[in-house]
Amino acid sequence: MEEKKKYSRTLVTTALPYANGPVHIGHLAGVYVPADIYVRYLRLKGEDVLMIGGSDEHGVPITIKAQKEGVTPQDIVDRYHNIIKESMAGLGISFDVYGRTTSEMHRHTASDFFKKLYDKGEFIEKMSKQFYDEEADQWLADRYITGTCPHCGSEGAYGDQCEACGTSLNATDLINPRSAITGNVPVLKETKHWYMPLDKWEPKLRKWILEDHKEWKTNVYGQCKSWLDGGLQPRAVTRDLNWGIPVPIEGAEGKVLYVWFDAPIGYISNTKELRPDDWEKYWKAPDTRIIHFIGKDNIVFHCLIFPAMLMAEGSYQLPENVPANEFLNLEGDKISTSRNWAVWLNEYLEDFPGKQDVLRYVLTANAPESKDNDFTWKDFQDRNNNELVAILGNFVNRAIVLTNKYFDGVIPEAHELTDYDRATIEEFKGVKDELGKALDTFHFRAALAEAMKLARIGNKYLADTEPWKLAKTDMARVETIMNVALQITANLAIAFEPFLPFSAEKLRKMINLECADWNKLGDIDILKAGNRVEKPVLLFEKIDDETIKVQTDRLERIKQENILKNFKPKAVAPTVTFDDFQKLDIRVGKVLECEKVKKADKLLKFAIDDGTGKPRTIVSGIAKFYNPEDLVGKEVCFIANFPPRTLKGVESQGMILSAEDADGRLVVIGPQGEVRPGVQVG
Ligand code: B3M
Ligand code: ZN
Repeated sequence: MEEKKKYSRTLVTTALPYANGPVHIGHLAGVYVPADIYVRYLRLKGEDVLMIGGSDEHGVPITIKAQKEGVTPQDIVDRYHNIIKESMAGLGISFDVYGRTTSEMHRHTASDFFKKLYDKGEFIEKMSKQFYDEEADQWLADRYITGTCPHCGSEGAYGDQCEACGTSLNATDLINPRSAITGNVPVLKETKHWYMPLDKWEPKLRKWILEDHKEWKTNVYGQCKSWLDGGLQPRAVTRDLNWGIPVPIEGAEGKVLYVWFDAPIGYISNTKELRPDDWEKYWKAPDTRIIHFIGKDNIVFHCLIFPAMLMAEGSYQLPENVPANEFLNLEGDKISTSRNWAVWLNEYLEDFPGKQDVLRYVLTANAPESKDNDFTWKDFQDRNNNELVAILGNFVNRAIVLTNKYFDGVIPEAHELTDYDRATIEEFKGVKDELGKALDTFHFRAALAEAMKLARIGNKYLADTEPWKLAKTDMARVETIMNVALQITANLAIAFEPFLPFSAEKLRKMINLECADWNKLGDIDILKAGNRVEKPVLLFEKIDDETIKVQTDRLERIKQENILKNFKPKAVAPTVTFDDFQKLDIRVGKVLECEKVKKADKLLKFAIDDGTGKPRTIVSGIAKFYNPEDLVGKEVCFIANFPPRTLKGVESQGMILSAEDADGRLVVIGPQGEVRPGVQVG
């Protein structure tokens, strides 16, 4: 077997969130919670590890937000940097440094990095045509140009992407491009930019990833492979923009570094900020292991572009792994900052004080590690009530309560172990290896499940040995049982520290365990007989339906607001003549009977009085929107002269008219006053 490379230290970086809004559960599940678990785990093992974070404060998302609010970009980043920093700390994300890319240190570091590459001749200079707004006297970044999508015809597509159909675009592809600043037609002007020739680095990147890092997560490896197989092109690393780090060369006035050039260098600047004297060894020593935690939309930047920049610079180590996650959805829909479709961390911390670990638990148990996943409030409640309260909390509480009850809080001695005790101990000893293996390979869900297994073992042990029944007859046996149960409790305090640091700390205090040490995990003599445990403190409490409803109601409100905000009447259909219209025989009918069609959840079957004396059967696809009983007796309009159609075995003689509301709801159309069944509409 190939010997595993030995590392002396680990540098963990976490994607720098744009400081144009607070962070939400998608960011947390994708990046910060797994990174924090990993770092806490390494710290518990006594390893040398740094966790580097910070805000990404440049780029167009920031300037757009500023413009919308009529404030400066600096105002925006000051506001959100602080919100993000505070809320991350609130959730226990244990950054060693949380910096910002508007810092002096970063400006210098990024600027010098660019200059070094420039001096080494690592860039290509190219002229290209870009949109310019003459009235605003400003170059237009892709996001500042809107127009009609050439693929789907939607209005309001951006210069880099059509949000309606998801296609990536070039600004020059847009039909009828407009400046988002003045609404004017922009002009194309020549401008000079500097490009990273990624094609030059392609062979090296190919070998480094596809041959030397086959162990990377399949989603990451696969995305890299598909980029590499498609062939890499030179990428512009400068922009015509007035917000960012000025391009540090002559003749580049008014130009700044592309945000994706400066942002990853932020990892380096923030390390320097933290460790001014020995930062270099964390980036340049071959026995340092660098791990980038990111979301899947950042893979190309961290696996191809930033490494190419580092290779071009020449003195840095490349990352050892980039365990990118997929996306977390919210109640079945994509999380979106612009649509406010998110659970915001700062709001969560206000709404659920003291429940940081519940969110950490749910986001880990349900992490989008290999595919997109869904966060629902119901699942949040269930996992809290059925797992944290019922399994982990319950076991710990029992162990502490019984120790107080029978031994006045003094940890009893273990006497002779039974075979059952030994089997239990064997079982939980195995947890350490499994847990470690899962954490080492970034399988955090599996790791959490292992830690939970320990709590399940504890619960089962107490349920099977029933010390409360033995208390009257065999106190020596009760002493042994409670000693084992308390050792399991101590193991839990260690095993859960990376995942649920707040609860682990409470637990440690309860059992007077000064510090958690990973090496002790699996031991059965962590707590010494004769020492004391404290009075029980509840680690978790049930979350009731009311609390959850507040959250789901909020989301429902947002959904409705979005629908109304986005509703636009469809374009009017081509003109028809009155004769055309008259070909349709629309009539009024009265609903005599209405029932669901069997095995068809969308269909209702109507018996309609159409004035002929013989009921007419019509099948209509509105079952989701009505109770059949509610429609009986109502007057509806229907088309009488469609050819009959058989739907799920029922012959339908016509079509009931309905209007489709903005949210897709169908509403049946009928006369506003009473009319005789059978009369025509026209
Ligand atoms: N700010 C993009 C993002 O938040 C970007 C990450 C930078 S990591 C160097 O998705
Ligand atoms: Zn489109």
